[in-house]
Formats: sequence, structure tokens, C-alpha cells
Amino acid sequence: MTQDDKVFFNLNVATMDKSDATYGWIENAAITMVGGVIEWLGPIAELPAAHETLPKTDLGGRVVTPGLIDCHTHIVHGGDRAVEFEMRLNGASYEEVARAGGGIVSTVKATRGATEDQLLADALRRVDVLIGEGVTCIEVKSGYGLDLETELRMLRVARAIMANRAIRVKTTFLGAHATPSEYTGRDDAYIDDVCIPTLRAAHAEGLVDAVDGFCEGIAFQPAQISRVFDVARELDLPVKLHAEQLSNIGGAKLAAQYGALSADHIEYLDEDGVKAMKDAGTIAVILPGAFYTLREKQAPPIALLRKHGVPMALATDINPGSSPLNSLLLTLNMGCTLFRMTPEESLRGVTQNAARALGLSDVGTLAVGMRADMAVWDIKHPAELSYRIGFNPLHSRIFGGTS
Ligand code: DI6
Ligand code: FE
Repeated sequence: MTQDDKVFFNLNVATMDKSDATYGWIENAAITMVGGVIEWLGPIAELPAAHETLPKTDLGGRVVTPGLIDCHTHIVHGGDRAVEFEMRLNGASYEEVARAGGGIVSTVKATRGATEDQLLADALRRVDVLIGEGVTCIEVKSGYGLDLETELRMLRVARAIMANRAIRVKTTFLGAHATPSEYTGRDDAYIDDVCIPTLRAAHAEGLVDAVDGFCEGIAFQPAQISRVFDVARELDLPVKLHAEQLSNIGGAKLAAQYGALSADHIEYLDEDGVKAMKDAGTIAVILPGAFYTLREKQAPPIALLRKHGVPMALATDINPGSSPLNSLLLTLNMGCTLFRMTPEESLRGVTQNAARALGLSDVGTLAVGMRADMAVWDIKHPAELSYRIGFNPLHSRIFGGTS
């Protein structure tokens, strides 16, 4: 027995491990943790006698959910885009902002000019806000370096987050995020001469858990993404894709062809793309922060995703440009209010389906054998998590069985 072996009791639990809309709800429950893993979970009346001897913690009738998972973030980056935000609100066009050095280019410049320590310190401030909301796992992308040295630095910083905070980090290589200014007009050369060699180097250093790309008219075409995904497949790395955010150039179908973990944004996804994702088991990652920030009009096809049974995840997409959204709880509310997801769908979107979007099977639900990653809330019903705007009802957070 370790110091963390214990029984939580006097609680209601949303296990999220059922496929119906009941949250996997168990009233007046108990949860036994041994070695950071759930040993038993169920109604307190059925607690095995052998567990009676373990230390007990009374949770005062609170609600317990799986620890929240933010499955799509650009949380490591240099600088910010507040001036650009002000320029746009003073009437500057996107082109004027770009000519003034704004956009992804300005974040690339700030990230290239930042040390590993500076990038880590800035990222930890943003990570701490998510931890304060009961988040126990995040995905972190590269994609603001766009050269070998800075992309590797970003991924090393992403890994370093885990050495500095009690949180799990899954890293994603996003070299195919944009073409850097030194390769303007030479996208293919950038993919062949920088992006793919950098992917190989990052993989060789053990820095990459998945590979992503930005498939969009203003970024990379499907054929260019395919070249990157072919190398990911050669390196036995799973893929995911920013797809159909601003238009439909077939990104989701391409992602499905590669058996992608997820297709993300997907505001312009059509029914053929939904069917392809269903057949491939590709998760839909819904990102309301970018839709809200860019004041988009085309919402993702939630009804089609429901109709075809494509699992939906929700994430902040926290990045300095299109989604400076540092709250997963607000993301829950936006998923419901902007896109009409139900509260149960939105909570499943930051637990079970977020885990699936990261290829994880040991978190995202509460069941025997799962990691004891949990959030304890001062609420009576799980719908309160997506109902409130700007209110954080977290009571406590358990990471691997440790509070
Ligand atoms: N989609 C987006 O909205 C962001 N990247 C992407 O692939 C934009 C990132 C930025 O504006 O810095
Ligand atoms: Fe993104």
C-alpha cells in the first residue's frame, strides 16, 4: 500500500464510460485507488469489505468526473498578437495586418527569438490556468518554429512541461503549419527541405507522439500534406489534421485515408467527409475558440456528426492568433451555446473522446484499471460545467491518484 492508496466516498460520479447520454452516472458512490489506478468504483453499498481498511476521504456529496483533457493546443509559443487584435478592431484589414508583419509570421519570429526557458515559463503560466480547471492531460503542437532548430526547441519545451507540472503532455509535430517567409512562394521546397527532415530529427529524439498539418487554401494542399503523412506512416506515427476550417479542399477525407486520430476544426466538413471519418474511426475535434475569435459564420456539422455516430471532442486550440482561449470550461460552454452540442456531448468531448483523439485508452473515463486522473467539482449536476460562463467550480484535482 502507498500513501496514495485510498477510498473516496460520499460522492456522485460521472464516469463517462457509457455510450448513452447518462454521463455513466453513479449516485452515492465510492472510488478505490491503488497505485494511482482505479481498483474499484461503484455504489458505496457495494464497496468490497477488503477496501474498508484503506484510508477514506469524504468528498461531501460532490461530483467527480474524469480529469479534463485539452486535446488540441498550441500552448507553447513566443510573444502575443494583442497589437494585431487592436489593429483589426481599429479597422485594419487582414492584408494590412500581414503587411505590418502580423499573423503567424509574427509568432514565428517571436518563437524563433525566444529561449527554451522563456518558452517554458510562458507556457507554464497558460498550463497552470488549465490545471486550475481540472485538466490532467494536454496535447501540445509545434508549428511556430518552421525551421529545424526552433521546431525541436518547441517540442523539447512541450516535453519539459511534464517535468515541471503534474500533467500529462502528448506532443504533435506541426511543421506543416505555414510556409516561413524565407520560403515564400516555395511551399514544396519547404515541405521537402525543412518540414520532413525536421520531422525525422524530432522523431529520432523521441519528441513526437503524432503528426499534424494545416490543410487549407492559405496553408498546404492535400498532396503536400500527404508527403508529410507518408513519412509519419514510415515512422509509425499517428496523424491528425487541421481540416475544413475555412473551406473544403478534402482535408477530412485525406485524414480518414490515413486513419487519422482526428480531423480538427471541420466547420466546412460535408457528409462525404463525415462518412469517411466514421469509416476510419477518426474523431471530430470541435474548436469553438477559433470560430468565435475569427467571427466565422459556418458552424461545424454537429447534426451530421451525430447522425453518423462520429465521436466529437472539444478543445481550446489555444494559440496567440485565431484562438487565444485559455479556458477549457469556457470551451465547454461555447460548444453548447455556439454549436448546440448537449452538455453531455461537451463533457464527453473533453474526457472520453478527447482521450480517443490522442490515441489514449487509460484516461478519459473512470472505470477499473483506468488511471486515477479525476476532477472533483462543487456542483450538483454535470451540466453545470458547460452552463456557467467564467465560473470555475473545481474543488480538487487528482493526478495519478495524488491530490
Ligand atoms: N488554424 C488556425 O486557426 C491557427 N493555425 C491553424 O492551423 C492560426 C494560428 C495563428 O493565427 O497563429
Ligand atoms: Fe490549431
